[in-house]
Amino acid sequence: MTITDRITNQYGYYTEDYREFVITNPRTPRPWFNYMWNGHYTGLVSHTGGGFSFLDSPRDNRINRMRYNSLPWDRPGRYAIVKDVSTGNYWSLSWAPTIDLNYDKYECHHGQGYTTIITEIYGIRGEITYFVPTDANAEIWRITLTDLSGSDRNLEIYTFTELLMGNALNDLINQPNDKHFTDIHFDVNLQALVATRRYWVLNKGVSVKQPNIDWKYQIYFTQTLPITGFDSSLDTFIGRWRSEANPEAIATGVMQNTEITAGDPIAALQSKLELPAHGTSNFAVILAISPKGDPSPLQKEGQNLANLEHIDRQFAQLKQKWDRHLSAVQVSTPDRNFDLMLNVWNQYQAAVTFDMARNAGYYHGGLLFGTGLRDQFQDILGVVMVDPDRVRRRLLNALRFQFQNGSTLHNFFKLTNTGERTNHSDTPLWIPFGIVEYLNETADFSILDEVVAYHDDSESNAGGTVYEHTIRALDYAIANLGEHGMPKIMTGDWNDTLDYVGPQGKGETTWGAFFLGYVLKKTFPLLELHGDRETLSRFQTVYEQIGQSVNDICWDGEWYLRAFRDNGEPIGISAHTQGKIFLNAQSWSVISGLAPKERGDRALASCQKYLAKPYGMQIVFPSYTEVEDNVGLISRCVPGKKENGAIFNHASSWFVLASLLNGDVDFGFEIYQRMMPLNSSKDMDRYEVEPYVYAEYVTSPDHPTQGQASHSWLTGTAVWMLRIGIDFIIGFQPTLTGMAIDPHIPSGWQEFRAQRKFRGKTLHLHVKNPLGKNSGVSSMQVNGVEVKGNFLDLSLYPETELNIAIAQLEK
Ligand code: IFM
Repeated sequence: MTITDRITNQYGYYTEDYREFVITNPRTPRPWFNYMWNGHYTGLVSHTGGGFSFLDSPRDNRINRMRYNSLPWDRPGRYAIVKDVSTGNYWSLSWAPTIDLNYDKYECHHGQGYTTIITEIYGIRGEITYFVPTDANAEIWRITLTDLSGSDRNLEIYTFTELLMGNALNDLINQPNDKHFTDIHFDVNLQALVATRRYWVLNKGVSVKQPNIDWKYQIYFTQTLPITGFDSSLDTFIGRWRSEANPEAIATGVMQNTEITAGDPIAALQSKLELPAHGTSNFAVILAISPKGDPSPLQKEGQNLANLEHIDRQFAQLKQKWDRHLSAVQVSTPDRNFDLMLNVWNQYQAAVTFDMARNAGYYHGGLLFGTGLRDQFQDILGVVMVDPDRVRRRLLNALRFQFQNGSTLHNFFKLTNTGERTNHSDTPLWIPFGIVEYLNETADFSILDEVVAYHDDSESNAGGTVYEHTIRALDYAIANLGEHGMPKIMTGDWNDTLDYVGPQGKGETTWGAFFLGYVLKKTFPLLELHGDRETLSRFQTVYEQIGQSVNDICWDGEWYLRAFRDNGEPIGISAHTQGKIFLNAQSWSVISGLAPKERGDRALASCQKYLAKPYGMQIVFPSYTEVEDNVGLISRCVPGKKENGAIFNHASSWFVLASLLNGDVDFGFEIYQRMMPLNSSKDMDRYEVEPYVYAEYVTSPDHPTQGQASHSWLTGTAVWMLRIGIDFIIGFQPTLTGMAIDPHIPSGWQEFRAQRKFRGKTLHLHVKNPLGKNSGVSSMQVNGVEVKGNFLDLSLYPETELNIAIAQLEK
């Protein structure tokens, strides 16, 4: 690939294999983050080395600090500073915090699970790679320094990170008291700073009443170069009226070797390094955590984290892990942006959302949300193709937060197993959604017999099977239908900001009705296979009734209204001056199969008329400009942002799906394209956030900052765009009994190829489209043999590699 072929923007480009996004100008509009994590140890790392880490819970078990509400928003971080002793010059290997210096070169390579920053300045090339090993609760900063000047160099290396250790919310609001419990010493045998805290807030909130327990972990901070000094007092290391950009210890070259029992903690180390002319030095910094009382991870035989060869093997393992992960799906189509998203970045983002939910991000500070049940059951969609065992465990874990009556907590925190019971009307329904998706992928029906306790079970009630959990979620929703025969909206539905539409328990949701219909329908094949005819026929009746109710009372003429308030007044109708048309009520009328064709057509055409914008679909139009107390937060939010009229990508993806299902494939694909980050970020200085992952929203023309995006990374958009791309555009649609092949492609695509792993086999698909159609497969060849229809019954094929050829699309 020549430079001009590169997929590029003003701040960087994708490597040829799309596996890295390389930032070449560090002055990005915002910090651009990446994740490094292994399911327990997680670090956010920005393109300047900023960010924080935690073990399991970003609220309860934070390792190092993040400074909220200050600029730049990625400080502090994990810094390695090199000092040239002969000149006194010092500089950071990650650009920040010494950003005022004139670097000759800067590059940040964000890859899957690692970030490498390359700099050149003062005749030294530095390369620092941050990553979390797959099998150790630690982070590694792997460093290579090379002399470019041709002279011998006398260097000092300073590495440091500000510690928190424990409850990050408490650290934020009670910091002056919280600093009386720190214990840090330098362990001479280990050659490491060892840090802990004699106190841990591990209760639901932070309160005046204090717990009486130790933080149960110890942190180890070391580096593979001989250590010549250390500090654990932040004040001492930084010095008075200085900052991380010019610590006194670095300016003077003198570490005070502080071992603190009170005060703000830092882990800072100093080493000396003689680098010969043109010479190279390799070393690493290790920040590890393990339970108090366990042997130090720095001493483990054969797995010594402080051993450079072991570290390099771990990095190779990480790369192999991602090679395997991404091999689940690979596509080759005429649209390079589409390919790079599906093959790498969309799969990667979906893996991040699977582990982070809406919890630990730059825009989700990790203090409030925990793991949302609704999000969790959607986020499995990205990973289930790759790691069904992990998804199985995740589903069984999340079911513990369902009550006996079928309702659920809205969210939960990993370490405390507590959460909020908010009564969002849709949350329980994502359980059947997730279970059926898991079964479609795996056909692992044994999960249905697993027994999981309900959240309100007593000792004597041993819980219910997964099958029962699934049915109870639906029965809870059915038991909570309102006067119009539609679900009561209660605290809100998928749209969290419709939170005051139905607080008295009367208001009803049209989107919720379509969603309930969709989920009911999704369970029909499962109920059939399970032989549960009684439930099947009951659910089929409810499905019909919902369809009848919604079509009787929710059709406004050109689209479906969005909800009824407690007092029976509708919202989302043409007679209103604000919030006239809501996207979700239209898309889901089609997705659920409950809109008659003519109404579905008109509803989607209205969306096209009022809601289609250059970057995707606006969630509601016109945005609310006046506060409406009996609608909720949506009308308090400024117009054009978030749920109040932004291009809300998650909802926008559902419009794409509805369009594909409705036969409007070219327009649906066009919206898909508009939403892809490289397209929506064309005006990068306006868009601001990472151009390699989806953001939750892009500001619509209803706000002066239109085109500005926010809440990147942690959004349900990731899994929906991924699965709409794989299942509906490419057309691999898994079912309980096999795989339907049903592409929906733009008429301009003359052919494409794709590959997907499925139940132990690899499916290779080659679709030709000589007639310039969008969809319609009436026959295909499987390993050279003609098959009628588009369904692949895997039991007919002993082979593990299946070549599926489609000669033409017909619709
Ligand atoms: O549905 C929610 C999601 O759970 C969190 N982000 C906002 C969405 C819409 O309100």
